[in-house]
Amino acid sequence: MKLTAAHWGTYEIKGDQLHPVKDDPEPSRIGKGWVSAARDTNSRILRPAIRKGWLEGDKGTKRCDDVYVEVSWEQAAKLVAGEVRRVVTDHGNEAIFGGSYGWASAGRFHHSQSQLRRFLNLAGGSITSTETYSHAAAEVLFPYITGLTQAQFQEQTTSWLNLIEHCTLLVGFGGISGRTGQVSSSGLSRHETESWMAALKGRKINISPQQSDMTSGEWLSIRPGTDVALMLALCHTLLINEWHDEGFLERCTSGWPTFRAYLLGEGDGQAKSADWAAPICDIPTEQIIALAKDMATNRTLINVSFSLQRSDHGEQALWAGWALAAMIGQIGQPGGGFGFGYSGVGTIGRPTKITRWPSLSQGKNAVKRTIPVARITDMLLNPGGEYFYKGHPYQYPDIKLIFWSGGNPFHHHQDLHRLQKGWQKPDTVVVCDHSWTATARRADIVLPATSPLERTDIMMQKTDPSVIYMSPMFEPLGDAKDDFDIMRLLSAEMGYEQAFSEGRDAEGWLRILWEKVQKRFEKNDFEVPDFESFKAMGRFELPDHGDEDRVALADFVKDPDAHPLGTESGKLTLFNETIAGYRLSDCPGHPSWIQPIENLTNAPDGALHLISAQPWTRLHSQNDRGAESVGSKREGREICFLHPETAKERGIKDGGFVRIFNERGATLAAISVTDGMRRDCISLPTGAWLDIAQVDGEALEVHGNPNVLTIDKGTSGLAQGNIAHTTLVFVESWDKPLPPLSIDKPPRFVDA
Ligand SMILES: Nc1nc2c(c(=O)[nH]1)N[C@H]1C(S)=C(S)[C@@H](COP(=O)(O)OP(=O)(O)OC[C@H]3O[C@@H](n4cnc5c(=O)[nH]c(N)nc54)[C@H](O)[C@@H]3O)O[C@H]1N2
Ligand SMILES: Nc1nc2c(c(=O)[nH]1)N[C@H]1C(S)=C(S)[C@@H](COP(=O)(O)OP(=O)(O)OC[C@H]3O[C@@H](n4cnc5c(=O)[nH]c(N)nc54)[C@H](O)[C@@H]3O)O[C@H]1N2
Ligand SMILES: [Mo]
Repeated sequence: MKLTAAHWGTYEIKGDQLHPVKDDPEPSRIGKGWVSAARDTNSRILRPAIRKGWLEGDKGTKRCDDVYVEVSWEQAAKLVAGEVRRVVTDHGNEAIFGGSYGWASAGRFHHSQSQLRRFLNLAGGSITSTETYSHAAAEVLFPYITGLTQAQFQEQTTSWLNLIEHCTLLVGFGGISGRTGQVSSSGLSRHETESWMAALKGRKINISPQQSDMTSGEWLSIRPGTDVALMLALCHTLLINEWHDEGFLERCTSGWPTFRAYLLGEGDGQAKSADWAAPICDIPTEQIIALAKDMATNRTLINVSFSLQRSDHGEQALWAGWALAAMIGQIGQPGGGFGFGYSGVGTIGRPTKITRWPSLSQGKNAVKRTIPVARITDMLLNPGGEYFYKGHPYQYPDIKLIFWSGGNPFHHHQDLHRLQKGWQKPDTVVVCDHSWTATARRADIVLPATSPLERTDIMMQKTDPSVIYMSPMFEPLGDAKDDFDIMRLLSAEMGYEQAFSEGRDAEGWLRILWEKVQKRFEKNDFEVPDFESFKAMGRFELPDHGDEDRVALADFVKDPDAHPLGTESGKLTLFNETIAGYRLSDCPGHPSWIQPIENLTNAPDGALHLISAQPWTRLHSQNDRGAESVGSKREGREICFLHPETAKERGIKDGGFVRIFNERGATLAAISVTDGMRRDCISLPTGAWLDIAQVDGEALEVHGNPNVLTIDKGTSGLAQGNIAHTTLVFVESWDKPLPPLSIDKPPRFVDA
């Protein structure tokens, strides 16, 4: 059978159509836009292209609004290799930024970042980045609280089967929704979020500014950015009513006395009571008290969504969630305790065994220096500047060459006008992608990659028992090359082709990967097919991998002395001495309420909180030019959501258009009203390709991209994660004609 796979699902190839595999119970919407996006010759990069201004010596000021010259692969490879060599010789490898954050595509071999790093590492290395845009605050904080990395915790997250059996109250801070459950990094063969949620017999509570964040269940509409206040008030209420589990706190946590003193207001004179929290989070006192009681009297699971920690002081939301679950005392018990990001991606809590699949070696990076992933603009604008990370001071490198492959910073970063300023600083920007994204349109050298639908690869994901042989569906468009072949060509130009390819072509590498899979399971009592058979079958399913009844931290809770955690105390830390020792004003030693940089509790009149959540129809900015995404827009603009009363107060008509703005930028979007939104919020999904036009003297984003509005600041001197969900905006009706889009056409090409 001919199959292929993406981060959003697994598909059977039938002629020029894709059909979700038959055993996928909830195929994603995203897949419907894949083929049309991949075949769109207006948005695909067809040939290597060089920015005209760069060829003429412009160092970067026109790097956002220029024309391109198409060249041969040989010319492009010579230019890239020449720049890599020049920068290494003149400035050293620390002047190359190869962080290249992004989701790229699902196949493990043509994984853009792995191929790029393998290439750059052979050149002596590059500056890379740590953590992710998804959950940097959690990645840094998890080891301090639990002694586990976030990934290790996710692997032992209480499984859905166990929740379905035992949980009687599922509390989703930030919701739990099939929208985000559509995807999983490296792919997935089945979508089950909505079935799992439906099978859950207990109560479900969606604590979120948007009702749609849970398909069924009760909605507790919270003011965004204030979950920590609510969590602390729930903790306080549990404490003063003695509904908390003192025994659990003594046995399994450290720092409880300090945290208790904070809840009672012993240091700052402010008890974190329900009365205190009610006006902050806009939830009545009685409702907070009732919820605390329900939590204490049910088998309760507290889930914190990823979104909560992509906000100012995002570390606190995660830590306060842990503290709340600890006070309830059901961590380590079936159906109770703590979860992080159930259905944030479709594979969290999946009742499958974890499999360590092989991957391509990236080699060794001789450059040890890194930056926290979301500090890219700070780095570009401020070479040599100091920042704090994990409590310690570091300095930004001075970047002369950026090489990005498989990511779209002009989608994913915050305050994109600011990024644009930083982006003009390096001598050269190289971008490798299959599509003319806003980032590709801001590169000097543009290298066209094939779409995954045009090549052979293998999908393997650690929580998925299916391995998929990805067959090509189409010939490559234009002169596009596979990621591996691009980096191999560049390696040849650099004089290290043999070291890069080890004498193998892509097929040779896929065979090697498959041999490693066979070796991994040679001691098991089932047979793994040989490469040729796997290729013919298209899919190999690991037997008996599907019904794990896991409970997170069960061993530790059963016997904390025999199974201590790798924290400073061997227990869950409610007060952490190491973090306290950093003396960071923006990340104290225990979960704390700290006023965010922007928040509705002290906002100017008319301000709304912007929610820029993940889109229904795309994976971030991928497939934005595909039928499903384009079809969901109105007159080509992304649709944002407002409460009907909020729209009426501002003279905004349902079905019309609005200008959303703040001091950082402005964007145009279509409007849809719904009473599933909080009245003081506006929701504009991420991922519309950035499209800036000069309109009435303003650099106006005309497509509906929220990242011209968001704030470019780190969560704290601990994690430096992005704070995309902390943003205030204003909105007004747009009654003038809509300015034309330019992102729906290719850039302008000229002769050299
Ligand atoms: N305001 C706001 N901003 C956010 C978020 C938010 O919630 N709000 N969420 C953040 C999060 S969690 C994330 S993870 C980031 C995501 O940010 P990104 O991961 O950068 O977003 P993608 O659109 O997935 O970008 C992947 C790029 O890889 C390209 N690509 C795909 N396949 C291939 C391939 O095979 N080869 C090559 N060379 N390129 C390929 C695609 O065309 C696309 O341009 O966004 C972050 N930004
Ligand atoms: N369809 C689709 N699914 C995706 C992705 C995609 O691009 N498309 N991206 C994937 C990636 S990379 C990631 S990291 C995950 C992200 O997973 P999440 O971070 O969970 O996803 P979001 O959509 O950003 O946020 C979920 C909801 O949180 C709510 N929210 C925002 N701020 C607050 C707050 O302060 N308090 C509370 N209580 N709620 C708040 C919003 O209403 C929002 O709808 O999604 C993954 N899933
Ligand atoms: Mo993410």
